[in-house]
Amino acid sequence: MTAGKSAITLFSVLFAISVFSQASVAAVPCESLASLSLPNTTITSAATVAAGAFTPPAGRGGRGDAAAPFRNLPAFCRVTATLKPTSESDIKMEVWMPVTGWNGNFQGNGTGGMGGSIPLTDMAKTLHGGFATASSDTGHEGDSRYVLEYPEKVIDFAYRAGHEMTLKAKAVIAAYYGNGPKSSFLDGCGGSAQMAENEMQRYPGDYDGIAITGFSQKTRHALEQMWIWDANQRDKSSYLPPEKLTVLHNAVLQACDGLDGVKDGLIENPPSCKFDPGVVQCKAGDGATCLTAPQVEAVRKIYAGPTNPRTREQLFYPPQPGSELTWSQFSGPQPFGLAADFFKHFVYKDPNWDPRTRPIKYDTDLALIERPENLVINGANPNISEFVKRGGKLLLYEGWADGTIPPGVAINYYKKVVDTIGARTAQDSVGLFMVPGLTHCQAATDDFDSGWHGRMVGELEQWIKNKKAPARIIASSSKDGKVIRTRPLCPYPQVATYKGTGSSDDAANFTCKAP
Ligand SMILES: [Ca+2]
Repeated sequence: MTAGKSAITLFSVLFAISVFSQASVAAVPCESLASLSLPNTTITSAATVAAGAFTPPAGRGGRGDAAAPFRNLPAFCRVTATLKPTSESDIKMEVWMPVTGWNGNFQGNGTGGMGGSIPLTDMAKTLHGGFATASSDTGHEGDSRYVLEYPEKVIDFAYRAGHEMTLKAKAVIAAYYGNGPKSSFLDGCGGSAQMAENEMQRYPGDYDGIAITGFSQKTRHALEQMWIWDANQRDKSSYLPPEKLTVLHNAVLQACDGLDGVKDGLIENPPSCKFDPGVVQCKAGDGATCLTAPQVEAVRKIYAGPTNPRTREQLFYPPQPGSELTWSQFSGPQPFGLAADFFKHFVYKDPNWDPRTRPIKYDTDLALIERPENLVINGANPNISEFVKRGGKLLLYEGWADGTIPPGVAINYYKKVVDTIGARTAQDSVGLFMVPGLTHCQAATDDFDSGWHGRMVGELEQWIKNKKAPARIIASSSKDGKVIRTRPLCPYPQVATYKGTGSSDDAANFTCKAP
């Protein structure tokens, strides 16, 4: 190397460092992370993405509102990697770290549905909150056909990818900023809840605060989704088209909305409403404002939840009154994608399985559905003692109107956790807040979803900082950017109860009370 060239190189480095130290909180240039050495890990790229310059890969950015999180992203350091904790494993992951304005914390993201792609939209939302964030494709791309050949990939999907991704993300963050995150958070819904559940149960040191909605128990909630399909499709006369679900939903509101003292389209405590679908049955034949006798029968089946025809044992929690509008996605003619994927690959090992030619048997098929190697995808262990002993906080927030994963599973899990770790410990570490009108991950009947994901991590941050569980959480509805309603969410089993005077759109006029 000549003296001249080395001088230029030195000048370039000094210039780079001076620009870099003014604009960044990072300890090293983002690009240098390409040579970071981590166990079982290949860093495939490390590059700074300029503010507003990120474009998601084709077909991954969503349209309209779904593309919104990618607009105006701040500058970030983007690291991509492939993890191979076993010889079968092929886990793709990304870490996104704000170049400036890092809040000092890490927020991981699980992967929705049956996994199979990195949730870039969720990562973008999390980055907007100032977090360093990461996620994975759970170890496979696309649907679950890998199950037929690769048992280790099932473990990756069940829980290992989430854990490995978390460990590697923390190491990348520490290398980039010169120190690891102060606190680490997860906020998972549905498929992404599967990661959150397994993290706190199996790897209690990975996260400090975990929020979960749409508590996942896939072997059974896929069964419930197929039960709704069966109730609609086994006999064509039973089919409930969307307009009939609207007729039904309106009748439910008529019967249940006012029971909480306020007629506002929200049912604060659906189990308290004993709704009889017979009230909407046509006097004779069919009509636009009523349901036929076979349709009413289908509704009764759905409200009963999947049931073993031989023993009459209830196999899963039923959807609650108020969730009717969400049923259309499970009603057919095609079965719901997640449930079909699960039954094809995990249960029947037949990618061509069709429920019309091989109907589910709700008694003898249980042994196939719940093979031990399938049960690992349920994060069902209520013993989270290690997680809470380390100071971990669990915030469950469940939509009463969720028909995709009915809220009973979370309520039951919460009760089991309290029984297992003790009521006193649970009081400081575990909270369940039921949300009226909230469907799966987001609201369809109300916009009580605005900013949920950021909101709940904020509640966890306060909980850890103040060492005090939230006594209530204020939910809000907005229209045209303006808050039009606030309402407290109450610690289960308490219910938000109107005091009887003042605006029912103001949280101040409600108290949390036992139902
Ligand atoms: Ca109401």
